Amino acid sequence: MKICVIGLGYIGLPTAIMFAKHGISVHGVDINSTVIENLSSGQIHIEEPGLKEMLADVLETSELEFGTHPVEADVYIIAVPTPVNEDKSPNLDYVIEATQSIVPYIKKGNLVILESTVPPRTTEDVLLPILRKSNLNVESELFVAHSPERVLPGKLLHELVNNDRIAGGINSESANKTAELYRVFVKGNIHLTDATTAEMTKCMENTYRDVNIALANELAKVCYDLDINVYDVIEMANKHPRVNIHSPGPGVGGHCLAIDPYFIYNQSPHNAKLIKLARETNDSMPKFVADIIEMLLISVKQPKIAVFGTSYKGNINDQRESPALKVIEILENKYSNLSIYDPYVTSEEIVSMEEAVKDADLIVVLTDHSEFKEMDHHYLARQMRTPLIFDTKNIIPVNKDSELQVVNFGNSFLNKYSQCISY
Ligand code: SAJ
Repeated sequence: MKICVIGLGYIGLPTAIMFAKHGISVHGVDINSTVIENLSSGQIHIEEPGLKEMLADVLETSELEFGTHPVEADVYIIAVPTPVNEDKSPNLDYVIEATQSIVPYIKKGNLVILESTVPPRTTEDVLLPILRKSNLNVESELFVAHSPERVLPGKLLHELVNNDRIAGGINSESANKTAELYRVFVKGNIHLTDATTAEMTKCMENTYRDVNIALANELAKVCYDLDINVYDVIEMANKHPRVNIHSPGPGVGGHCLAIDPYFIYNQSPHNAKLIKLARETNDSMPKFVADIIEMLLISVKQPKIAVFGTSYKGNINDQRESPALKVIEILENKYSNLSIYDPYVTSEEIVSMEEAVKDADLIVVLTDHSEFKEMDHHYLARQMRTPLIFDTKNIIPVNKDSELQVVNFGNSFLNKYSQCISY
């Protein structure tokens, strides 16, 4: 059997490697020729624990090859990005181009699987009309399914194998064939359904999380107004057996939670009001964070701010839709002395921790990298001009005796009265 994987990003690449590791011949396709050259020599363009090592293993077995064009195969897996346009409407250009690219190669009996997260009805309304151009009778001569990826960046290889999977076919044969294929490496259950239900299920999983985070963020704002420690409220409410309030933060990033809710909203805007409001609430958090920073620094002349963390979540270098970048953008418009530190990201803007904290008046933690949890507070306090830290992720313990004053969403309201922290 041969599988052709179209799109070698965060999902396509690990999927291709995983099939090859299980002895299936895989041809990986990406339009970016530099990516292809690098992968062929064992270099990966995404950071994910264990992935590089697994690629090195399979390259040795020659089950895996890469190219910029599809080849004839038994199975085609499409795993390309599905961004939103400026107006938040879904942009399916990559899905359309990828599907068009396989039309000249597909033949009777092939299985085509769409893994990219897409708005409900995409397989039926977008994929099938393109596949019909192959002159095959799509319903009887081709098997087509949507089997969405559900893996968490950072734990990708583990979740690819152990998570349950959905196989949504355009008919039951397609769903069955898809399940049979993923059984090669999936240890979780595989649930059979139709393609449109699979699409809605995937979008709703991420929307569920986005809406719940919005509720936590809204709670943080309300608690700030009422001078209540939001973390105490969450901790105690979550002792209830049926309550699970998520964690507030500087906003929601990544290519999934910040995007997928719009796939549902756009299909039914007059009904999906809560979904839209949740997106707006989460998008309002960078401004809320920046406002607290302004309050903390109100009496400091020409403050230096050290921003800690730029990626959208901890221990990865992925900056897609990162709320940290939005906070930085607001701060850059207000303050001239900003230094940015992120142990996972290399770019011109990023400086060392030592340089970032030197004479700083405030450290703002925007990402929950493990390194930030283990910092030497004594060292930081000595390096800074004002020993103050604003922890938007609640990862740094508040210790009243520490030389470094730790402010978070749970206690930042205390400074509303003094307007600043005096030293
Ligand atoms: N976040 C909060 N508060 C929380 C939890 C998360 O502010 O309580 C923020 C994070 O800091 C981050 C964002 O939300 O900015 C998203 O992080 P995440 O860890 O919730 O999710 P992703 O985007 O990395 O991965 C999600 C996962 N979906 C679900 O958990 C339902 C993953 O399983 C999906 O495969 C992935 O989206 C995807 O590709 O769709």
